[in-house]
Amino acid sequence: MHSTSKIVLIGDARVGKTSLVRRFVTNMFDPSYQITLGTTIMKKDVEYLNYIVTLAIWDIGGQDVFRQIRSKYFFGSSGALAICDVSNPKTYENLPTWVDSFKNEVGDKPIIFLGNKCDLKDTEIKEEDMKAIVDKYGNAEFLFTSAKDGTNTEKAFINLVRLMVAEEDVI
Ligand code: G3D
Ligand code: MG
Repeated sequence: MHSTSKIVLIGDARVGKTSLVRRFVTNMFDPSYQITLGTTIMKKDVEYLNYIVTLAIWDIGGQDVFRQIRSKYFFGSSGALAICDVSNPKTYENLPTWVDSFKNEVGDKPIIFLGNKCDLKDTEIKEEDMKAIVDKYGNAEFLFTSAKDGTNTEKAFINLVRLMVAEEDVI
C-alpha cells in the first residue's frame, strides 16, 4: 500500500529541526522547496511492513512568524516530531506549548518526542524528563537523537510512521 502523510517538526528555534530532517532526507535534497513564510517541505519514502509511506515533512522556519501561520502549518498532519535540545532546559519546558497548539489543531495524533544533541557532553534533559512528557500526553514515545552523528535519526521518523500506521492514519 502506498500513501502520503504529512508530519510536522515542532520545537524552539535552534533545537536542530532542520538538521534532523536534512540528515534523514540527505539523498533526496533536490525535491525540497520553499513555501510561504519560510516553511520548507521535504519528501521521503519510508517502508514499514507492507506500507510505503511518502512523508511530507514540514519544517518551520523563523519562529517569529509562527503564530500567524500556526493553523496552516499543522493542518492535515498525521503526526509530529516534538524536539528539544538536551543541553537547553528551556526548550524542554516549551514543549507543552508546541504540543498543545498541535493537538488543538489536529487532535490526538501520535508524537515522538526527541531529545536532540545527545552527542553533547553537558546534557541536562534526562531519560526521566522525557518519560514524564510522554506520560503527560500519551500516544507518544521518546528518543534521544543526534543530527550531528546520526544517532536515532532514522528511527525517529520510522517510529512515528509505525505509530501512524497503528492508527491507520496512512491508508
Ligand atoms: P532549528 O532548525 O531547530 O532552528 P538547526 O535548528 O537545525 O538550524 O540547528 C541549530 C544549531 O544546532 C546548528 O548550529 C546545528 O548545527 C546545531 N545542531 C543541530 N543538531 C545538532 C546535534 O544533534 N548535535 C549538535 N552538537 N549540534 C546540533 P550552527 O552553529 O551550525 O548554527
Ligand atoms: Mg530550522
